[in-house]
Amino acid sequence: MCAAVVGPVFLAACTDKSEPSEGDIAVTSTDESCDLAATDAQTGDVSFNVTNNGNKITEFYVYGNNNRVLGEVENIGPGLTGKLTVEIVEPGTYETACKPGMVGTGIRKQLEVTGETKEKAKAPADVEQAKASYLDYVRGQVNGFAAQTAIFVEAVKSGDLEAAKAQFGLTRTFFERIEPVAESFPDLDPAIDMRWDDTEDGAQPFTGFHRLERFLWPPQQSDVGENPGDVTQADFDNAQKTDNKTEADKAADELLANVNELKTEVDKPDFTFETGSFVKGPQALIDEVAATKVGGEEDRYSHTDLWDFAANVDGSETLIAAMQPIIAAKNPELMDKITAQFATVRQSVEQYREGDGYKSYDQVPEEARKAFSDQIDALSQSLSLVPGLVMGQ
Ligand SMILES: [Cu+2]
Repeated sequence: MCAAVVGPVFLAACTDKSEPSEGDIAVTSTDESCDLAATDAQTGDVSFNVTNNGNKITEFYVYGNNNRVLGEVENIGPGLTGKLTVEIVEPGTYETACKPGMVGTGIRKQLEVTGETKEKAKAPADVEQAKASYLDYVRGQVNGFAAQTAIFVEAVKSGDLEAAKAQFGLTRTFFERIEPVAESFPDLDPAIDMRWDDTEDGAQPFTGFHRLERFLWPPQQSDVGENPGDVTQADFDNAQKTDNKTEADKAADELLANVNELKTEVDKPDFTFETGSFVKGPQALIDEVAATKVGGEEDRYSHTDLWDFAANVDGSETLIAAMQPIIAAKNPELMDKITAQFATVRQSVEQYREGDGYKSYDQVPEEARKAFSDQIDALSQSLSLVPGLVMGQ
């Protein structure tokens, strides 16, 4: 889980690293608090300048109806600031949240937006068209995801654990390709894809894929450690106590119900996502790999991480493919560079192919992980130029 790039039709979200300006709402996040310098705003572009005065990495979110994420700025390290601009065209009460440690529902604060209902800013027609073709892809992936999850869940429940293990990496790829879209559902996303780290040491129920992953690949005492890809002692103890057939069946049923709900939402004719988020999607997906997965923390019990990486890269490339005519027309050199950098990243992942899948990530040595992460960073740099270019700013 990590990056949300999507919002309802009446809002546009965009983050940038630009300087704070007058009219920004100053947000101060610490490990225990979230202070907004103003709790009211006017319809139109609302900008937040978020300062992290805590010791943990923080995030800042703005939510609309039904707790949908309208915009977020992520990975703000201690002492650093991040900026978020959200286009709010409808007056009303909105929720915001700081998420120190990037876990849980965050520290919530309300924001009153007043003023006239405004016309949403229009994206260029070619961008809207590219977005429509990408939406078809998203729906296709979500449909495949629901079908594949049903197979995985059936294997778990029938007790065919070898079959379930064989399906695990593949099933997740459908989700990982469209992760930013999935993450715009702040209840379904954690229910489906939370890690032990999100349970606050077991205070919250551990559900979804990674719960079943832990059941299928039971951690050993020798897996316990402090590195991101290790298993914590609390996680290990909780597994010993609560991972059994009854609990796994329950988690499997819940997972399938949640995935089907995601499918229902995305299939709705009026489902959409923000253009500002669409153009930032390629970088968001690539940054998923570098920031939150390269240590092996995503699939720490099964070490199927390479499936997820490949899927995140797929998803990013698909977004770029949708925007390619626009990028190539405006900056052919950048398009060539992005194409070459994707090829490099792809090659790194492909060398770990094995049979129909990938080698276990614990067989990827530290130096190779570092080299891969550098390639991802270089690609991310190029992708960061895409939103401004495509939107013609
Ligand atoms: Cu994830």
